[in-house]
Amino acid sequence: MFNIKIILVAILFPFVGLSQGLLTNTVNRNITSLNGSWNYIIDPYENGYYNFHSEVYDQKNPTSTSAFYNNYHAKDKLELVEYDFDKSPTIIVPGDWNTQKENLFYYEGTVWYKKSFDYLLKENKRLYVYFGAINYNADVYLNGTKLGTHEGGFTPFDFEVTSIVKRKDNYLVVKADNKRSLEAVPTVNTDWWNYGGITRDVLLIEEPGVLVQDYTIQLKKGDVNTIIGYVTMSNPVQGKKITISIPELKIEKEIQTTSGGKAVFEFSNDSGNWGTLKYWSPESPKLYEVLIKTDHQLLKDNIGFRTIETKGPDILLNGKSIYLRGISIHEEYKGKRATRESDALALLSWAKELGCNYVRLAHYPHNEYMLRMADKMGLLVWEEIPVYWTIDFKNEATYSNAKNQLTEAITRDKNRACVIIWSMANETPLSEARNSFLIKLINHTKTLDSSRLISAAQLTRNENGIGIIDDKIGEYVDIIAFNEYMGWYGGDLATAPEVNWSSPYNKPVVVSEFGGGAKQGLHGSRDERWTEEYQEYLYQQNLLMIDKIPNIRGISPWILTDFRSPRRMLPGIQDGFNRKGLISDQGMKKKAFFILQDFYKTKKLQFD
Ligand code: GCB
Repeated sequence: MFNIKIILVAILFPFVGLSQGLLTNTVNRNITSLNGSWNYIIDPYENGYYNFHSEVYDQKNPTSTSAFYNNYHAKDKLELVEYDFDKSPTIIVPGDWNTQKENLFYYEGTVWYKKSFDYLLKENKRLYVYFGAINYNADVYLNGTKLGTHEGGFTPFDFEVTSIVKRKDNYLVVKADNKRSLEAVPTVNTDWWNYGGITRDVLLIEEPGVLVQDYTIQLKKGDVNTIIGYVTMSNPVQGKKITISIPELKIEKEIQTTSGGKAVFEFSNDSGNWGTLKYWSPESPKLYEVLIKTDHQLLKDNIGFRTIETKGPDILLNGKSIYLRGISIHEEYKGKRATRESDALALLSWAKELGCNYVRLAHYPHNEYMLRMADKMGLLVWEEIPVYWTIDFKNEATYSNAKNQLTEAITRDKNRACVIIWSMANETPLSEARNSFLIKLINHTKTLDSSRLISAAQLTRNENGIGIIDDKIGEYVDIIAFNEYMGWYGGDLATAPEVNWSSPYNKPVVVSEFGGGAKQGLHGSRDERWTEEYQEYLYQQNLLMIDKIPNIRGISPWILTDFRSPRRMLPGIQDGFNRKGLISDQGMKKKAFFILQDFYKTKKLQFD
C-alpha cells in the first residue's frame, strides 16, 4: 500500500516547513518513541527524489520544459510503480546502516526510511516529530506532506505535525543522505567512519497549545549566590505566568513572559533562604530537581550548579584550580555508532575506571545520553562541532552550516553542568579566512552562552627543537588546546622528555590529543610499532614531556577505544580501525591504559 509515490504526492500540498525553535529537554516531555523497525529502500541514483531530467519531485518547477515533467502535471500524480516500501526490508532505528546491512557497509548516498504509526492526538494538544540526529542531510515527509529538511549529522531537529497527523495509518518518510561534500561540515576528509542513517532516537512529542519550548537555568558567572536564566514559550504570548521551583532549595518563583514569549529571571540568595547550595563537581555531581510549571504543563529537569572560569594558568571549577584528567572519545561502541543510554554508560564507565574527571567528546556533538550520563557520573565535558581539518573557510554557506550546528548543540546542552568547554574546531590549517571564520563562531557562542569556556584544538610548530603554541586563535579562546603526536607522526620518543614547549599566552594549556597505535594482544619490544609495548612507552615518554609544559592544566589523550576509519587499512593490524585506543574495539584493555591510570592517580593527589 505504501510505496514511494507518497513522496510525489507532496506536490499536491503546499510545502509546510513547520520547523521552528528546537524543543529542549525532550527526554522529560510527553513522548512516544518511534524507534524500532523501519522499512528502507536503497536509492543510490535518487530516483525517489529526482526525475530523469534531475528535477526535484517535491518542488514545483514552472520553468521546466521536460516532457516528463509536463506529463507529470497533466496527470497531477505520478506513481513510481517500481518501488514498494511495504515489501522492502527493515532496519533498526536508531542505528547506522553500515553495520546493520552487509551491502551498506561502505555505502554513501541516499536511503529512504518509512515508519507507519497510529496516533490519537488529544484535543487542544500539539504534536511534534523529533529526530536526535540523521547523518547527514535529511528530507522529512509525513503523510505525503513535506515537513522540511535538515543539514548536519550530529544535532537534533523537530517539526510540528499537529495539522497533519491522523488517528490511523500515518506514514513518516525520511530521505537520509550521507554523501560527503567539499563545502559540508565536516568536509570530505575525516579520520572517522561516515556512518549513515537515522542514528539517534525518533520521538513524537505531545504538548499543550502554548508550551515551554526552551529554557536555561544556571549560576550567574562569577556569582555563586545568584541563579539566572530564561524560559521561552512556543508562541509570542505576553504575560504568561511560569513558576520555576527547585524544591530542595526551597525556591519557588513566579515569572511572566514579555511580548516575545520570553521570561528572563534572576534569583539571588541574599537572605540565605536557599541554605547551602551544593555545587556540582566530579567528586560530588549533585543535580537538583528543577520544575518549570505553566497552567498546562509541568516540565522537570535535573540540573547541576557550578561555576567555571580561568585565571592566568588556572581553570577554576567552583573557584578551585583543577587538572583535567581526560580522555578523547568517539561516538562509537564496539565498532558501531553508539546509540543507546547503555552505550554511554559503558564508554563513560571506562573513563571513570581510568581515573578521569573529564572527557573530550570528539569530533562532533555526541548523543544527548552522553551528556546526561556525564552529568550524573561527574565527568566534565569538552563538546565540539565538526569544523575539522580543511573545511571550506571561504564559503559563506559553510559558515552558516557550522554556526547552525553550533547553535543546535548549545541549545540542546546548555543546561548540562558537565559541559565546561565549547570547542570551535580541530586542527584547522592557518589562514586569514580560517581565523575570521573561527572568530565569528567564537563571538556567536558568546551571544548564546557567556558562562562557559571556549577553545579549539590547534596545531603547533617546531622552532629549533622547541614546540611553539602560538596559533593566532589563542588570543580569542579561554583555553589553549593543541594536539601533538610525539613518537608517532615524527619525533624521537627516547628524547621526548627533554623537548620544551612555549606559548605567548598566559592561559591554561590542555593537550587535546596525543597517542599512538597498538594492536591489542600484539607484543614485542618497546621499539616495535603497533605493539602494546610501543604504545605503553609512547605514553610514558609523552607524559613526562607534557608534565613540563608551562601552564599545563589537562590532557585528553587520543583515544579511549579503537574506532573505525576508512583511512586505516593496514592489513592484519588496522583492518579499517584507527588503533590508537587504550581499549580495543572489542573492549580489551591495552597496556597503555594502566600507564594513564597511574598518571591520573598522581594528578589527583596533586590537585584534588
Ligand atoms: C588527529 C585528529 C584525529 C585523528 C588522529 C590520528 O590529530 O584530530 O581525528 O584520528 O589525529 O589518529 O591521527
